[in-house]
Amino acid sequence: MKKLLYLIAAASLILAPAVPCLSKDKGPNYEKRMAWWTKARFGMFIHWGIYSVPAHAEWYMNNGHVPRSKYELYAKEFDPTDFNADEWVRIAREAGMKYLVITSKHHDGFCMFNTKATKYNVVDATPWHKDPLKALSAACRKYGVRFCVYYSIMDWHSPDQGAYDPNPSHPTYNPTHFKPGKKQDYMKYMETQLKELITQYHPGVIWFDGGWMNGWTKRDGQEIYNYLRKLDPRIIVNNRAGVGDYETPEQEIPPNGIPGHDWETCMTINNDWGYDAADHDFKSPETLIRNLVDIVSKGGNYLLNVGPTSKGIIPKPEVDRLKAMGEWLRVNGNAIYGSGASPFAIKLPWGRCTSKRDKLFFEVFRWPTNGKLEVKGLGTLPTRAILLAGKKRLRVESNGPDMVINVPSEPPDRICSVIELDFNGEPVVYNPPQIESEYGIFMDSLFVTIKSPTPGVIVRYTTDGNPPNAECPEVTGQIPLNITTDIGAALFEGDKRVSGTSSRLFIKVNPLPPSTVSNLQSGLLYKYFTGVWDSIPDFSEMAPKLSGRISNVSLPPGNSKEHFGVEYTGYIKIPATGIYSFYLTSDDGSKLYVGDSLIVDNDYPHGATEKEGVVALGQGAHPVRVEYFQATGDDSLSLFIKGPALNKELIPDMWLLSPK
Ligand code: FHN
Repeated sequence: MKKLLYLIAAASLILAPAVPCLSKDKGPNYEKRMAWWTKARFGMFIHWGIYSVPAHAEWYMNNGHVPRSKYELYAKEFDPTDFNADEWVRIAREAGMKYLVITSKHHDGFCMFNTKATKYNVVDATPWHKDPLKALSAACRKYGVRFCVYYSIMDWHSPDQGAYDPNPSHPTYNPTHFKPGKKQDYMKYMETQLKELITQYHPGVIWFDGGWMNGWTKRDGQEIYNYLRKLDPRIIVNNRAGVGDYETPEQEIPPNGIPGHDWETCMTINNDWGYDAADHDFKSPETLIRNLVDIVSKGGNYLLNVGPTSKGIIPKPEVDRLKAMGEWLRVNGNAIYGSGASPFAIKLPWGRCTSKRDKLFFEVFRWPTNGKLEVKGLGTLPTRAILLAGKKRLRVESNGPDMVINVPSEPPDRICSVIELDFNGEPVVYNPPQIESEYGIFMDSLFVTIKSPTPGVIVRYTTDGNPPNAECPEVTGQIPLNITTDIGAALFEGDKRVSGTSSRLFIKVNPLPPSTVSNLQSGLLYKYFTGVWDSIPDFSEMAPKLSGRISNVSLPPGNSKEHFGVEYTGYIKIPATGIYSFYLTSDDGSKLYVGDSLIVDNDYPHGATEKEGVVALGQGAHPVRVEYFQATGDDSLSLFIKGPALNKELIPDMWLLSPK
């Protein structure tokens, strides 16, 4: 249940007004201010608080529905006599971590630092009476690790914030809200504590969290951001107060990074942030090292978490993994620290690439069995190629559009072996052209645009999807299609193909014929079911609890919050023949059928997520069916449409009909 609630928590984070992609503070000092952080690439996250006493991780006060008065007693048991700040920082440094972010105050509101703003803090409220942030900030200065702090806006203990469900014997706190007239009091409390954190410990980063609580706005985030800028012009602030310097995806690696933004992925080593005595599901060193490489190859930082015990010990399985990462970084760190994203737009089949101005680093996960590492699209022969492990020089030869690096039969490192390529200046990388068209289907004819990411080179193409050769036609403008065609395109320098091949299939279709049905009235028919599912069931075999007519694809009135399903049937009246995009958004799962075709499959439990489907439809009424199920947590359902002379909008009620 804890996990589920945690997921809800995370889901509520997903569902909370998502923190928008930042409009990067492009102030003149931005690059300078971020320089140490973007160079660092790898940091330690530490979730440590009185929640380590019950040892059910940091959400225990909420997930265990622990009344404040009972939870406060854990402070009296918090006496981490084995805590050694120097040892923690040495573990971070030997792991190759260049900065450390520790929870100064998590959602539970307990302050792990010396603060005058409340007695609910580690110095005043525990038998230990010590300030761990003072010791850690000093140790960080001593060992050359940048000290940073996490601070939760949501505060389950604050007298200014009310619980989601204040049931005194079984409270649920998340998400809190500001009590009437108390927001400014809390903002003052926050500013007092942020000033203490900055003046007492001089952190490099303020890592906000918990901004999804009700009543917190982007304007509040901007106010706090401006306040911090005044306190310390060099301070870096993450995006979770609503305004900040970098993005913070969590427990995932964005497939293409976050272009145009600095970003940092934070992850646990097991499944929990705070210490959970029952969580032994630790990631392998291979996963952790490859995560670091993957993240840096996409231009991000890796903030990897440890959850110390109530006695002040970082669990050994976490220390062991960090040691393994440090050993790898001592050999290969030059490929990580100060490196940036791969210049290759295509996924490298054998691993990743990181880059510095006149260097490329190939991080090889899958070592070639034939001793030849092929690289497509590298347009400059390196002046030198070496294995970072052992510094062995490697021979590189050009093979048509590809480069081939001759490598030893065995990799120096089974997890990830790194090859450094040096160039005179920045190397040329030829990425395959982009084949652009709004849809992959068309009815009569279609004009396709092919764009080269590299200026001044020729693009040639085929219509059977194969790699083009020098005899193939050159792209001189849009390409007209009137039959199903599989376009293949690549870049050429003279007669030589210098890039990989992009391919895209365009299918000529006939619009689905409308139904001959008549005698329809507005609205869809719906059937409401109850049950516990983890995906959309077969409603045709069930007896509905309720049924009726509804004006649009939305949750029927009176639905329970959890464990229910709805089936909507009727017709969609298409005003003009054409190609239509349908956008189905739901929490949890949903599917859209037009006629007998499944157009959108957005099934399984998830937060509010949109999926798109495309179909050609003839003018007239088409049978439509939407299936939906809700497991637990938040729920939502909506259907948008885009078509000829129609921008994306909520499907108009008047388009939805059903038999009288
Ligand atoms: O709710 C917190 C969670 O406890 C943890 O602190 C993570 C770390 O980024 N942040 C929130 C969940 O997204």
